[in-house]
Amino acid sequence: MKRNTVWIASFTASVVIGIALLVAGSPTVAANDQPSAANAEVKIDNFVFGPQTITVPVGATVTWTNKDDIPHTTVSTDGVFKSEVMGTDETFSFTFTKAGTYSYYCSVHPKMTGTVVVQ
Ligand SMILES: [Cu+2]
Repeated sequence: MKRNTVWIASFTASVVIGIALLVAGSPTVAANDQPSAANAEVKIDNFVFGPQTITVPVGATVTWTNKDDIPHTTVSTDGVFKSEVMGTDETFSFTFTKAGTYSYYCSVHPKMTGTVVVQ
């Protein structure tokens, strides 16, 4: 009777550990399945969007980061996306689900422009 209990306890422990390993392992697998090249970053530095034109696949998320001490925005010319005013080191992200060419500008400094090409 006692021996049986020990066996059940150790069996239960291995099942729990096995499930824990599976659960712990799966996010890593999922992360590897996500092509990191799908996501892109644009830095706003010295009143310039860099790179000024980026090309990304459909489904990519583009993240803009303001590296200036001056507030900037990222606003789509066609109204597809619009950020809040970004302070220093603040970011704005948008996921592009349709192919196309998306022009944008900074509404605070409209001469700052950039383009995202989604293909
Ligand atoms: Cu600006």
